[in-house]
Amino acid sequence: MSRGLDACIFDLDGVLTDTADLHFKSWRRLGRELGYELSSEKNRELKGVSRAGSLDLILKWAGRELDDGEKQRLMDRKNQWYLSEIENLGEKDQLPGAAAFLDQLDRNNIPYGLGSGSKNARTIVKKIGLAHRFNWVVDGTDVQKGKPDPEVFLKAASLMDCEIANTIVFEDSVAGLIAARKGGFIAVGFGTDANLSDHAHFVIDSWEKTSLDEIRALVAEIN
Ligand code: B16
Ligand code: MG
Repeated sequence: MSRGLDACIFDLDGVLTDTADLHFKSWRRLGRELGYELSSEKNRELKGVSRAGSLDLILKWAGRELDDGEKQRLMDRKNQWYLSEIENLGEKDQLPGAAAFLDQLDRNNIPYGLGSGSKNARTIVKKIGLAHRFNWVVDGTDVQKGKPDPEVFLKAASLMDCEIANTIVFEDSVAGLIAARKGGFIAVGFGTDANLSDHAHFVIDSWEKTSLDEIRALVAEIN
């Protein structure tokens, strides 16, 4: 079966803007309060993982066990720090070429939506000046299960009423690519992380260097 390109779903953090360092700063600060130093290597494993999933991993690495009330308190603290980190995000923080790629989709009448694991996605997409571009948004507040579960993308596809096999999910995280594959989507890695290609149908590393025609050609080559 050859695939076509009917629709796109964009992850947010790492695909349309880069907030990974801001998450890292906030998690590292929380880790330090627990007597644990979060390294940048370990932080990579948190990419795309939900807030609760990230805290569980940090607690495991720190060798700590906490009850649900305490965990909620820590997640709230981390999020307060993170919210102050994203306070000054603006249009300047769109990844270069992202808006121009959306323009190409618009010109070709290809619908697109947002599928983010972040509970802050609606705030962030507004701050970076792209909220008006997205008619369909599903984020961490809309789902029960975080990536690598495909729920976020399946929910977006159902809102968009698109053909899943012909819908691209653009993702910068391994967890997100696994979710996209599980859901039956075309999984396109975004970024330079060498691990992406193990899970993606293909990988691109910049919006500026990528045209819609190239994407269509790569989609047509998928077996
Ligand atoms: P929040 P995405 C994800 O966003 C981030 O990649 C991940 O690092 C973060 O832990 C997760 O959102 C939850 O974020 O604490 O804001 O709810 O990449 O799925 O857009
Ligand atoms: Mg991401």
